[in-house]
Amino acid sequence: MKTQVVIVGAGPSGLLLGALLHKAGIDNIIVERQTPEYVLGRIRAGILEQVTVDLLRDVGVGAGVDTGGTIHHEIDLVFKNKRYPIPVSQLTSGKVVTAYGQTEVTHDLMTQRTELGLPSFYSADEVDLHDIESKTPRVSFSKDGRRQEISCELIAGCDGFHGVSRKHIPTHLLKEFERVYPFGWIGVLADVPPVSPHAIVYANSERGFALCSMRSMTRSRYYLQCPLSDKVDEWSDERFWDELKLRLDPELSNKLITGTSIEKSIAPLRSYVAEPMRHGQLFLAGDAAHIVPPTGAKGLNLAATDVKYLSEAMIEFFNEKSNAGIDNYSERCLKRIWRAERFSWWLTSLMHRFPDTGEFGQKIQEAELEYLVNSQALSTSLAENYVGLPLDFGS
Ligand code: RFL
Ligand code: PHB
Repeated sequence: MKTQVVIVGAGPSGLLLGALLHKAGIDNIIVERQTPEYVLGRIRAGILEQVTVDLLRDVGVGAGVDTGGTIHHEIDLVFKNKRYPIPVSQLTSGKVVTAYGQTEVTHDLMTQRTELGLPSFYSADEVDLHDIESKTPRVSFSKDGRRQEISCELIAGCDGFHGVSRKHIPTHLLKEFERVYPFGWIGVLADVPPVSPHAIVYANSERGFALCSMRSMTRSRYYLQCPLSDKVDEWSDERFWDELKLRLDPELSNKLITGTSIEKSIAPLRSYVAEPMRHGQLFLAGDAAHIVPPTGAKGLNLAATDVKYLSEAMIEFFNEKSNAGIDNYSERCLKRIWRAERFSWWLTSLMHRFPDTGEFGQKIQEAELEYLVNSQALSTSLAENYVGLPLDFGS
């Protein structure tokens, strides 16, 4: 088989890149390790920046988010049992974020790809990359017991943090930056109305962090900070709801409607960046190149802007026979990535209880929260990072 671009991974970054390239007339094939059902079963992100929503509209799948998404003008911070609204929209001349699940984004892009008849190989085992330093790299994999190979001109590594692509950058050329946090998040999805349909709620309580989010007016997503050693089966629904109530302010706590969970999972929190994001004809995008702790809701949004930049660079490569875009890709992305890394680290540091911070660290955190909710300048900084940077940032 032969194509112009092989995309490794059919998560949101791989699917969106496939749609952007197809729109520009560039042939691409997606190779994904899992089944479509498995990919759609993963419950992850929920908050989209305007830039991400615009990209979905641009590739022709905006109908889902336009009808199913919920626009938010505000986030709320809770600490010392009191809730403080941060009017992010007002502080950023009207910018908003949209609650719309990553599962739905993936579903919309997957459906479009199937309808367009674009080639994708799911359940591909032992995916491997070859000759990435040459002008004719190849991707091989096993499917139904048969080894297959695709030759191409460029490869996009969109295969997430545990994917195979990043491992093909020689270790002496790859610099990794990492911070692992001493806690995780347990997340619950439930078909109950959101406790706060107008604002995403971030709570810093003595018992640890809590987050109230939503997927629709009848489906809610909640998270709690938990020890890394916790197992999902140690968290009955009852224990989860009781703990959430203890971490919210009294008004929200009384309003919370509980129900049976339809998904429950624990995720560790990590900050990670791999530099550079290109080696030869291989380009990394999304979680394959970087991870942010989910507190700033930036992971999926960064993945979307990476692939927007990558599609522009690839279009320039094929249509204008120019290397300028692909040569600049890594540097262009990394400027935006480090801004999001900083913000996600900062909000994580501000909102969680750190086991080893000591009384001094705790007092500093409280002072910063007091400062934040009383300062227009600091609230504006939070708001402009939360709604996201413009697409041309750092160009
Ligand atoms: P993905 O989604 O991990 O997709 C990678 C795909 O590659 C496949 N794959 C392979 N395919 C072929 N060969 C191999 N060897 C392969 N190895 C892996 C995988 O099966 C998979 O299908 O990466 P992508 O596309 O870069 O997307 C990134 C996002 O998924 C991620 O950044 C977000 O989910 C992060 N995130 C959030 N981001 C936001 O922007 N807003 C949020 O509100 C938000 N909340 C979250 C989050 C992540 C969370 N978790 C679970 C870490 C909340 C949570 C709890
Ligand atoms: C979510 O809805 O899953 C969500 C919302 C906000 C975050 C992280 C995750 O910061």
